[in-house]
Amino acid sequence: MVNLVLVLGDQLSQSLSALAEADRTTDVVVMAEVASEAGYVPHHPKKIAFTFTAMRKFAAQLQAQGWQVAYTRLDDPQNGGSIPAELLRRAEEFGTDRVLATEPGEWRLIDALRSLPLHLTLLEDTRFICTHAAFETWAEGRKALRMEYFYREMRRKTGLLMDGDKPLGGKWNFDHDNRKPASDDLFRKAPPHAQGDDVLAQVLDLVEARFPDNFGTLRPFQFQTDRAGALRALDHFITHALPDFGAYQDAMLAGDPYLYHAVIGLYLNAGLLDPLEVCERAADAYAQGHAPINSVEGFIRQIIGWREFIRGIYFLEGPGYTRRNALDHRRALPALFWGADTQMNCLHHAVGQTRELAYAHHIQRLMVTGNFALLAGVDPAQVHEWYLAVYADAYEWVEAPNVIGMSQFADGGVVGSKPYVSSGAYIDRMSDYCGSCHYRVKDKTGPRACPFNLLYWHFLIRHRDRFAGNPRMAQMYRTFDRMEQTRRDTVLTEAEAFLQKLDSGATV
Ligand code: FAD
Ligand code: DLZ
Ligand code: SF4
Repeated sequence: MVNLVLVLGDQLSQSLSALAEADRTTDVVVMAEVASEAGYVPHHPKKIAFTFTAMRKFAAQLQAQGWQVAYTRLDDPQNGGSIPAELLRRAEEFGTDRVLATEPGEWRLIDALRSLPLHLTLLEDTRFICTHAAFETWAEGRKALRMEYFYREMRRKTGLLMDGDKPLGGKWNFDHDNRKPASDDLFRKAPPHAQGDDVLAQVLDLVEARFPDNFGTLRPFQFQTDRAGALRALDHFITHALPDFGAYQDAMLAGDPYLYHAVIGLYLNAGLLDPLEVCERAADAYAQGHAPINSVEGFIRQIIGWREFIRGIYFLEGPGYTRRNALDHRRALPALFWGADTQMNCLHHAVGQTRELAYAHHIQRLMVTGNFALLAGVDPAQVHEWYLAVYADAYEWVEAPNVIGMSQFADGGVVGSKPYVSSGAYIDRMSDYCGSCHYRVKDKTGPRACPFNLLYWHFLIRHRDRFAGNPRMAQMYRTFDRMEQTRRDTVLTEAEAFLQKLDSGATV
């Protein structure tokens, strides 16, 4: 009997396990642009346009290779509206009840596929380096799961940057040499812009018509939408940015959204690039003397370390993970996350850039938007939905552990041993935002005090019972306790007033 071979919008890889298992002479590939996937959060229009364009181009490639592809466009009158509905419709059309699928990256969709009255074969997603079983074995019996130890296992497993069983350069981690602020007078070449074509033009019109109210600017559209373009983006990064990636990976500049970042997360997650090929390119650049070890090691760690670790956590923790709220944070997501005016220059830039590009780099996500939401006590489920919607690389398996875990500490410490919180001083050190801000980063209290300075102490004090015993946070509490009583009272009162203003919807 014929198999329906499901290929989802983030499974656009020739090496996909479902395609490897299928028979191209008899089986039918099913791909569908559906309202339910495009609407389970209000995705950024650029993310939807990227997904649909890349899907259409991948389907055309499969057809050219001899596959029969049953492709449903969003505006097809027969469109069933969801992946399960489309599978049922195609099952009837092709007279089969057999579905071959690679495991989706979200529990929501895994559960929906499992509930279908069809004979489903769900295959492991082999595009990752660590299998579920290997991660479970690694995690078993450990008191705490820490990325750094997992990463060493992945280095050994892949042989990347290894000299026998020793790490190349004598150390596993070169972050000590990194974390420099960037200067805005250096010339940096931006990643290559998409070249327009008919497929992209049609999809842009469709997205413009169907998602007019979604947060985010659709045009100009900058992303690549096929494997050849993704490889060009990778080449650009290796040639122009990798050598300085390490030193400046935590830097933020108002005038440069990309700095030395790769801007390949969306291509990796959609399947247009393979994590190992990307890491091998970086390792080659080191071997040829083109990029230093601190940059290459730092970059490879993000991919075989963080990316794999985060995915391991998502599947280990199970479907309830996105509902965790260990710190009992209840505040509604402030309107400034959806572009309402703010006088906080760092948030103005991080959110504005997100709206324009569907992209922000790691430190903007972690130490500006994420830090603010955590300090202000925003409901982590709302924070999670925002991140899932606004970034072109966001799928739940990777977004949720980064947001619920790393950024909001809502998992109570599964991903990180302490919350990522900082006052304005960190943002000032790593960026050029503060110089032209309405608020004064050096003011700890008073009408122009940087809100991060006020909220930082408010956060620490409202969670004192939980964090005072954490050895990595004890120093912060000692600093607070050494302040004069009146100063402590003022900080907390002003923080409360700021939060009230935030809740009232007034511009902060
Ligand atoms: P670079 O900085 O150039 O890094 C290279 C690659 O390393 C990335 O493309 C990515 O594949 C990988 N990587 C780096 N850090 C991580 C990480 N923490 N987790 C997983 N992969 C990592 N990444 C996503 O892919 N999707 C998300 O939805 C997402 N949400 C995030 C939310 C928050 C609050 C935070 C703090 C981080 C999030 N990240 C997410 C991780 C990281 O910020 C992005 O992968 C990165 O910014 C993508 O841009 P880039 O390709 O320029 O990355
Ligand atoms: C992100 C996305 C969007 C916007 N639309 C579709 C779609 O119409 N069809 C599809 O197959 N996939 C889409 N995707 C990607 C899926 O949401 C993704 O496969 C799941 O969330 C699992 O990671
Ligand atoms: Fe952000 Fe505070 Fe700096 Fe303004 S002063 S940019 S609010 S950190």
